Amino acid sequence: MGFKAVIFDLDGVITDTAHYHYLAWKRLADAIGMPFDLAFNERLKGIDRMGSLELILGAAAATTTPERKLALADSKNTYYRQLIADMSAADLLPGAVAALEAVRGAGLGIGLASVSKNAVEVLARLGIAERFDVVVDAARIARGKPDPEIFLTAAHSLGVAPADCLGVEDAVAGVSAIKRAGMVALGVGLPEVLTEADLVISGLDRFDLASLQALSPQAAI
Ligand code: B16
Ligand code: MG
Repeated sequence: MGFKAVIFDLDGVITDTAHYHYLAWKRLADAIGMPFDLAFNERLKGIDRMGSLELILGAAAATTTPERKLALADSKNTYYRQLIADMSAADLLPGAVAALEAVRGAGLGIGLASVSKNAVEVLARLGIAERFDVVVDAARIARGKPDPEIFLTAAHSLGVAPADCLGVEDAVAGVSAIKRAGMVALGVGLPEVLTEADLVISGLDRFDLASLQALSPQAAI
């Protein structure tokens, strides 16, 4: 017995759109004179668009009108969409397709949990949409990561108990969402950043399903 499903984050796990999000926010922050760097960007990973803008605005958020915030968020999305316009299967991160094939080959369910409103388009550009049994994006949830809603919705749609799911995330907020959902969390990135994860690998090219199954609570029974 082991996991019955694996639920993947998109940005930063399957493809490096995390970098495109950074470039788009950087362009916006420079335009409005707000400080922004890669370290700050780490806090935005997995956080939805408006939540990210609030963090960038900081104290200025309280004096910025909702209309202005919407316009700023739209500008960032315009920059972002320019960056993803030319994406293709060449933008899949190393090991991504092999990991999806390993999970499929083992007969496990495959879910996607992305708070991005552009997730469906990115999946289509990468040519991997049909590899997922369930896709949960911003359109299907009320609360973004670190709330567990997105991972719980994916598990429910897959018909699998949360405890039988492995969640895969590159963001601190995403790992937190997985743990709050009662799942095992596989971090993708740095162990010193993803401290809440049960195990951290550097990328999906290190995704070894057979050894990961040992992390399942079922494996200990
Ligand atoms: P959009 P994920 C998240 O996607 C990104 O990590 C985060 O940086 C971004 O702000 C968020 O999507 C919203 O994206 O502006 O396209 O709606 O990591 O949950 O796949
Ligand atoms: Mg991510």
